[in-house]
Amino acid sequence: MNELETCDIFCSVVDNYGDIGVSWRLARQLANEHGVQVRLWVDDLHSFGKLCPEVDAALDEQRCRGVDIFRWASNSFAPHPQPLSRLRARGVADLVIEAFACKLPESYIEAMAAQEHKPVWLNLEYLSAEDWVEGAHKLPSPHPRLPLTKHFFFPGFTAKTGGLLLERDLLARRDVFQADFTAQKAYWRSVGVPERAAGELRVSLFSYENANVEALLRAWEEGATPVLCCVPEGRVLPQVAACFAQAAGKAGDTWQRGNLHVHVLPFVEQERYDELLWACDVNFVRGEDSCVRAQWAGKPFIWHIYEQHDGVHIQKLRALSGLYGTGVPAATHQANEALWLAWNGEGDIAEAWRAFAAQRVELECHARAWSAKLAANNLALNLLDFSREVGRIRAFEI
Ligand code: TRH
Repeated sequence: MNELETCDIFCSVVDNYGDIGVSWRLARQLANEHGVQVRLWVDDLHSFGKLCPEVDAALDEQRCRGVDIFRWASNSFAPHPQPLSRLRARGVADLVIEAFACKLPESYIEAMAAQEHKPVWLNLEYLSAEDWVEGAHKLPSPHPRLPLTKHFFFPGFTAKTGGLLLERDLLARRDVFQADFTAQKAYWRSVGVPERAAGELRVSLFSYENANVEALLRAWEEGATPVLCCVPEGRVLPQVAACFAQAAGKAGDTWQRGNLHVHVLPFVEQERYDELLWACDVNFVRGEDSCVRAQWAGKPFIWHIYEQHDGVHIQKLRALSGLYGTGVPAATHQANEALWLAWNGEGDIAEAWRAFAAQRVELECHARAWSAKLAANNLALNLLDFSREVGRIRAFEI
């Protein structure tokens, strides 16, 4: 099989927006940039609707931005009956992607095994900068019972990994936006945030609940540089609101203390979030997808990593920090890593912020070069190349 005309992506939303965020981004790219007919199977259309408001959570089946979207009841490990019958009628896809090791319906696996030309089956894994990823990328995993082999596909930051999701025109659009002050002014107007004041630092804050919020806001309030902080509605907002003695916050709220202004922004559809990252000087991001988008923004960023109970997340944080800091002057790298660690509970946030701010020019320069370097390794292209390779080998085996 050389041609990959159809693709099924299965996504189970564990929590937050990362699983569906990545799956939706990949689905659109395969459909709109590579002409693949994509069906996206999702078990939580409400979370999905936050990233793409056109998605109607009441529908079992719909088409949006070139992708067919199906509701999938993954918690019972069985697909919704109606889409399943349609799926049978339309057959399994040439390329089957299970996002983040979600469990495919048994009936679907049986249907894959029954095909004369077996589909290419990939497990798209979570992103990590750790060394072991290079060794695990593309490894096969034969099915214990059926004549099927699944392959692991790991996103990553080095040439021996699957790379990162990057839309074809993203960096060009970013560059146009960042060079166009009128477009930036229009953007700020559209989200109800005033124009930049001279000497001000503009920061976006997308994060989980974080024990350091108050100390960070205080450092900004008392700092010499005026800071305007944009907080999209979400998990950290109640804590930010509490710092201003507010019970809660909502889009449109603004608070001020000392040298700090806070503006609460709506949680916007996925494409529009990029503009916020492009327009700010420094971005606080979290999880997986927003962290990657901050890297494409070419601006200094601070990563709040998704916490794992055994503490391995700190190892993952250090792994990305190490890669990111390669070739960077030692003081710049140290300041960056210290702030990442402090924001994740390991260090003094106010002190780390000051050291980071002192390195901002170097960090900005590096962030730009880093995004250019990463752009050479495009996940959607790599995934299609690998799938074609697997398909070709299979064709020989028949
Ligand atoms: O939502 P997250 O915390 O998702 C996490 C991680 O992916 C983590 O690895 C995973 O294990 C866990 O979920 C279950 O963070 P992430 O990955 O950054 O996803 C957020 C998505 O929300 C991303 O696609 C960007 C998008 N977004 C918008 O579309 N609009 C917005 O206004 C904002 C702030 C974000």
